[in-house]
Amino acid sequence: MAAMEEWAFPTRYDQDYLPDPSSPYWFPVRETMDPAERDAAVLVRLREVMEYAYSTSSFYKNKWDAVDLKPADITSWEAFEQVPVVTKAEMRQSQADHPPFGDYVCCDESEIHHIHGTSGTTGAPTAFALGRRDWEVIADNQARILWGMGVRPGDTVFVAALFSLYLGSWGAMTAAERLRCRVLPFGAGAQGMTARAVTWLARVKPAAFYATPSYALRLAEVAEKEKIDPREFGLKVMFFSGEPGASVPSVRKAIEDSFGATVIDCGTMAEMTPFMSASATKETPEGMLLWQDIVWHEVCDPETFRTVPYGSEGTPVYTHLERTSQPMIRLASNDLTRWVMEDNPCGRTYPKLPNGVYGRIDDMIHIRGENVYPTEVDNYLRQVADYGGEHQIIVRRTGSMDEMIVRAETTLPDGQREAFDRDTGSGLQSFLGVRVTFESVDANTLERAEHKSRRVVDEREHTKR
Ligand code: 8LE
Repeated sequence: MAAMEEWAFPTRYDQDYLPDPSSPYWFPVRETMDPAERDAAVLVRLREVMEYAYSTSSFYKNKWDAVDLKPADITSWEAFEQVPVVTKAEMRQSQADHPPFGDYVCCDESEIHHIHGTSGTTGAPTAFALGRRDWEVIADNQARILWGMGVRPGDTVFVAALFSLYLGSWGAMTAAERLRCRVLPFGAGAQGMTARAVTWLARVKPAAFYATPSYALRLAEVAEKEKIDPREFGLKVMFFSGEPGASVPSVRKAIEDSFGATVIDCGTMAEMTPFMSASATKETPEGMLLWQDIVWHEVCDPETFRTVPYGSEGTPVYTHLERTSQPMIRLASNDLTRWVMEDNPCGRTYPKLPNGVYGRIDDMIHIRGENVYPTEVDNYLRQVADYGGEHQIIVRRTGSMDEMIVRAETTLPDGQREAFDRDTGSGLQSFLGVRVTFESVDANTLERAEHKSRRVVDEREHTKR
C-alpha cells in the first residue's frame, strides 16, 4: 500500500504544506487510492479513536460497557456497525448532567479553543467544544476540500453566513485562511446587511462565496432590486452548506443562472466539524463525495443502523477520524440520502451522494399514506414561470382528512393568475402524487431566510413536536 500522506492519530498536519499548484489533489494518494485499501486503514484508525474515547470519556465508556463492547473488538466492519449510535438527545442529556460540554469531551478542558453551539432558537442549546489542535486539523482538512473545489491561495473568499454560534461560517473562514486565501468574513443577519453585501461583492469581486443556498437566492433578489446583475460579482465558485438546495436541481440551476458560478454542495453537521467532509469537487460538481479518510460516513437503515448497499437510501451516520476534543462515534444524523460508488470525473475514489442530503426524516411530510419531501415542492416551483421565489407548505387536518396547502408567490398581478393557479396546482399535484390545495400570493410577501429556510407549517396535533 502506498503511504498515505500525514496519516496518524493524534493528527498533526504540516501547517506549511501546500500541494503542487498543478495538482488537482491536496493529498494525491489519500484521495485516489484503492477504496478497499483506504477502508482497511480507516478500520484500524476507528479502533484507535475508540480506544482514545473509551479511555478519556465516561460517556463512551458507559455507553459501550452497557453493551459489553470493547474498542479492541472492532476488527471488522460487521463489528463496527454494531457500535450503538449516538443521538442528539443523549448529548443534550450529557450536557444537562455535566455542564457545559457533557462527559464526551475527551481532551483536557484547557485545550478548548472555540465554543460554538446549536443555532436553533427553541429548546435547550447544545454546546460544541473544539480543541486548539483540532481547530488546526479542521482548517487543514477543509482547506484540502476547498482545494478540490478549485479555490486557490490568493483567492478572496466571501463568507456570507452568521458569525455567531453557527459553525458553518467559522469553518469556511478557517479553511480559507489555511489555504492562504484572503477572507472577507462578511457575516449575515443584521438589518440592511444583504444590500451591503451586494455593494461589497460588486466592489471586491471575490473568487469564492459561502452561504446557505436560501441566502444566495435572497441575495440575488436584493441585487436585482439594486439593479446589479449578480454575474458582475465575477464569482468562480459558490459553496453551500446548512440545508438542502445546492443539490436540488432547480435551486442549483437558479443559483448558477443568477451568479454564473460553479455551485458546490457540502456539509454534514456542526457536531461533525470538519463538516465539509461531504463535498462536491470542481470536476465532480454534482452531489457530494464522502471524503472517507477525514470522517467515516455510513448510510444506514434508520431502524437497525446497519449500512445499506450502494444504490440504496438511508440515513447518514458519521464518525470522526481525527477529532480529539468531542469525537463523534457513530452520530445519527436523522437525515435522508442515497449513496453510490462509481467512477468520479475528478478521479477521487470516494463514494458519492448523487442527490446530496435531501431532507430530514422528521421533516418528511406524511400525508394520506404518502411521503413528501419539502425539497420536492421547492424543486417543482423553482422551474415554474412567474413564480415569485418563496413559498410555504401548510399541513392541516380538516375533519378526518389531512390537507396540504401550498402557498406560493407569483409575480403576476392579481386578476391575471387564474391559469397560473390552475396549472401550478395541477402540475405540483401530479409531480408529488398527492392532492394539493394551491394558493398564490403577491411576490415579496413571504418571509425570506437569512439563514436556513423554514417553509413547513404542520398544524396537525399528532405531529406536533
Ligand atoms: C442538506 C453543516 C453546517 C455547519 O452547515 C450545519 O448546518 O450544521 P448544523 O447547524 O448542525 O445542521 C446540520 C443539519 O443541516 C443536517 O443534519 C442537515 O439536516 C442540514 N444540512 C447541512 N448541510 C446540508 C444539509 N442538508 N444538504 C446539505 N449540504
